[in-house]
Amino acid sequence: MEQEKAFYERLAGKGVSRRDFMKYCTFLTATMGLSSSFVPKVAEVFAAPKQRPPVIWLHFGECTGCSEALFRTIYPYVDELVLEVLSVEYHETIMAAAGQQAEDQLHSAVKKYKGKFICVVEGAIATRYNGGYGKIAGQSFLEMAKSVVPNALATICIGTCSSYGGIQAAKPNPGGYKGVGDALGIKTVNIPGCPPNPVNFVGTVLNYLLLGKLPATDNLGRPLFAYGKTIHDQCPRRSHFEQDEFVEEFGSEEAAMGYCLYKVGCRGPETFNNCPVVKFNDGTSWPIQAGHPCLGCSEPNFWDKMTPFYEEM
Ligand code: FSX
Ligand code: SF4
Ligand code: F3S
Repeated sequence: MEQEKAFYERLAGKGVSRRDFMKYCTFLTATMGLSSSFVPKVAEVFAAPKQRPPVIWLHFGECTGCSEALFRTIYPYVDELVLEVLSVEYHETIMAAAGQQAEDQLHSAVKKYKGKFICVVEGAIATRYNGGYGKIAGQSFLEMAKSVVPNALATICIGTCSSYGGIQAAKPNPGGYKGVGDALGIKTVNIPGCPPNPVNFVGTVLNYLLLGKLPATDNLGRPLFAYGKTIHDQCPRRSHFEQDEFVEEFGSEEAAMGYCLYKVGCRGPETFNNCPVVKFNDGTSWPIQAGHPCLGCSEPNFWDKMTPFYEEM
């Protein structure tokens, strides 16, 4: 009770009402595909966490957009919520330590929480030339991943890069960049998207905290609650597609009328993601709503497979 009271007071101090918070919990619960009876339980996971699993967050070849999307989210408190339920032991972007101190922190956290920590990976791993195309503190991403990931309880790949290689793995890919699962020959839970929607990451963690297991995934390691359907099957422009009403030029009358973007390169029919439903930035918009075709950013091999962008498939 006391813990919950203090939590709501902290939120209020940030200008977030209990109502706003419950709205977010309702959105999260629905996104996870759980019935509304779970909303109070979801709220409780944040307000009075029974456990705070240790997290070691690794950065390899990437742009850090995934962390940015999560920590600079429009909800002023989602970053807090994440830090409330997870005990982040190592994260290069948000930790105060640097240099040797940071290195020591990583090694001691792996030792201390062996078999108990969740490893979150952002970014792809260079596999050719002994991992020579990507190093931190003199150690290759590959060595680093090999020394940390097998000690984790579970590994969650956030973003297309760690999931499948992303832009680093685009041709000609001299460094032999790969996603974590491929590079290490292991199974990971993948939250692809460049960047992914933070709610899909938070939902995955919540699933674990609430139900004691990671969510069910497809054969590409993607949680089904988020990646079970194509963009095309959930797209509000779908009726235009069915009626052969297409945008052929940006800035045209058809574009203003919100016609289907297939002919200007939309990859929605072959992209599995929940963007049309969860949207970005507090539900403000998402690429197709803003008049831009889906580029297929969450699909494996998207850079090679989906280009040339803006051309019909
Ligand atoms: Fe990749 Fe994440 Fe794209 Fe960037 O770190 S999925 S390049 S948005 O940020 O890994
Ligand atoms: Fe499908 Fe894209 Fe057209 Fe939407 S805009 S209906 S996702 S092709
Ligand atoms: Fe990416 Fe397409 Fe969604 S480009 S953000 S999967 S609409």
